[in-house]
Amino acid sequence: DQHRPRLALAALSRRYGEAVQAPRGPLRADLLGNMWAQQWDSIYDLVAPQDVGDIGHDLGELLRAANYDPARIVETAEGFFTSLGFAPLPQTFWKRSMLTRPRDRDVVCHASAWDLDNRDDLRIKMCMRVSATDFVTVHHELGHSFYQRAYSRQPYLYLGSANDGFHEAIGDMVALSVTPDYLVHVGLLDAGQIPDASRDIGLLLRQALEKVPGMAWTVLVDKWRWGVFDGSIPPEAYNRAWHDLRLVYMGVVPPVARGEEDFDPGAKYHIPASTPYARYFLARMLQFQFYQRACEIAGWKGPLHRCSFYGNRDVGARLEAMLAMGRSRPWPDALEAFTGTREMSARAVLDYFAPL
Ligand code: X8Z
Ligand code: ZN
Repeated sequence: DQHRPRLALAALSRRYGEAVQAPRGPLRADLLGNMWAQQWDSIYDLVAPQDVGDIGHDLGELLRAANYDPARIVETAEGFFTSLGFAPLPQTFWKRSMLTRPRDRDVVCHASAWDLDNRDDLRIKMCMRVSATDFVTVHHELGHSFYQRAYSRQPYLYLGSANDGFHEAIGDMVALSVTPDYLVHVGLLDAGQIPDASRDIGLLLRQALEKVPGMAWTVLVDKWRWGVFDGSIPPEAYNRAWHDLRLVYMGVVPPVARGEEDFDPGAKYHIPASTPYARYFLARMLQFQFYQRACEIAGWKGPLHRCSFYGNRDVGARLEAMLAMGRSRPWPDALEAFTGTREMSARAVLDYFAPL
């Protein structure tokens, strides 16, 4: 559809003026509300068409209104996993994790999950704020924790996920179950506030702004890195190649001219940290594939995006069985154990967003 991409352009142009956002594009990366423009959900209010109404449920606002603090967010996410039948996190998790930025020292704030002894010393480390983004990130990190614990009895060489995309997909799959019905269940929303089906487009648009730009972004990061490694991107073109890929894959440009005296890829944690990134691309698909399967196991009949498998022990048992395999089998075996198919597919992504 020729019209759709222009919605964001037109909205940003109107908001910031044509001198800032050229109405014919490309999009200016710094207007999208995330330092790397990897998720665009914070421009939801700007781009939502009038006729979907305002779903009015920015999760961050709900959390702040209910006086959630970081520990309470982690407890809520843990509660989702325990509702599926997973054992609660160990006491040491609460003592040894770092949930907020310490005031007395410099730390790496990029969120991560650690299993220090392959027994049960599970911890997470992040600089959380009470926001919708961090609410999802906490589920993401706990997905790592429960995965680590599930395979901890495997022999040393099998301590890991089936492929690296699996590890990144579990918590996100759970976070997809954070539906209005679920928010009512945990008391963050009144039953009367549940949007009716006519508001689902708004909800899906919000999800799309969060997830879809990331599909392009998660491809280009390692495209760039592998180009550096194989020499097709020479040192004198590091920054130009980065911005070329940003434009081709994401349609975004930097706000000011950049040159080779700048090194913009270095601003993304995973580049200097040498953390592979294609895993997040795989996880974009896998999380929807797992979620769709979980909803099927739970007997869900309605539109996919309304499904929450909260509290379903059957889903939990089957999920744990896959997680417990660690990397003891080729990944298609693990995929098959939970989903019944041996192929990764983006079909579930399309099904999820079909109404949008
Ligand atoms: O790095 C992460 C996690 C830690 S494994 C917070 N993510 C990617 C990113 O932030 O760039 C999760 C989504 C993509
Ligand atoms: Zn992760």
